[in-house]
Amino acid sequence: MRRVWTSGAERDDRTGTGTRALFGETMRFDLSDGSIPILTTKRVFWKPAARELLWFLSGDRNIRRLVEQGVHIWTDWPLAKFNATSGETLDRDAFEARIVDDADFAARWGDLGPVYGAQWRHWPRYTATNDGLYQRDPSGIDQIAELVHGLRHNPSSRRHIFTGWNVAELIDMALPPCHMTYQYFISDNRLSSILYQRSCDLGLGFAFNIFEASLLLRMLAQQCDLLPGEIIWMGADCHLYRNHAHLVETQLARTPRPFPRLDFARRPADIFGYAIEDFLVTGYDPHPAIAAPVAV
Ligand code: UFP
Repeated sequence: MRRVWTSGAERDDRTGTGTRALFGETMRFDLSDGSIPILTTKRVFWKPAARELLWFLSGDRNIRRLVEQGVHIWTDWPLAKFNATSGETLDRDAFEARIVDDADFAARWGDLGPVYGAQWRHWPRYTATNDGLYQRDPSGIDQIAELVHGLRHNPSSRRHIFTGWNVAELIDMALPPCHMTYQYFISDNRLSSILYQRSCDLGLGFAFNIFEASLLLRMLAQQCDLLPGEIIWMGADCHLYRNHAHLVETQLARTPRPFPRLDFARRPADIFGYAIEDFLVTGYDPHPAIAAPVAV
């Protein structure tokens, strides 16, 4: 953050907010001691992040299940679309109340398009029909199930990859994937991972992204009888929004504390069987939370 803030290039961006950015940065976190990178220079609300990961893994693409659990991180995109196109104007609370109370409304306005979960679990596949046409297989390819299978049965493979970057469907997504490609590597019975993130808001998004990627690594390791290794984060456009000066300066003035630990309450039957209660985070002693506006 300090390097981006002090030496990043000043850039205009899609949201009109303006950023400072560096391109092509790497961070490595050792998870082998059971620690989990939840930032300590501000309080990170890790439970909504864990709920988001579980929502991705369920293959869902509608905000309703998140909103029902009090998770608001995806609401701004469908809300902006609703206010721009429905002829009505709602504030966030009223919009979320309608999403929860009215299933038809949620189906119409809460859908984000084929974002992360849809691609992770149901990457579309097309099969040729007899008349030379192609038919879309609605269930598609379950990249997560295939990943688990591969980690268990072919540990030395160099193809342990899943991705959300479905070029043909980007146009239909509320937001093209930021944390877009995950690759895994097994050595000495330890599972490591690289996350390639094309675009990273270091002030807000990063804390969630590195935690969720680490949590997923731990879940996969548990399911595949492996120990946690290292997580390597590779950020392409790594930016700080100009209107995050307060957040950046406050965080940079604080001294980081040790990362907390993650343990599991049980071992679910498969990678899709986890619940929020299964994640036991201990020893988390962060500096206070810092509020900052999200660029939509
Ligand atoms: N962003 C993240 N992590 C995420 C996510 C979004 O940092 O998981 F979904 C930020 C990056 C960027 C903006 O600031 O949201 C997405 O904008 P763009 O698509 O123009 O890169």
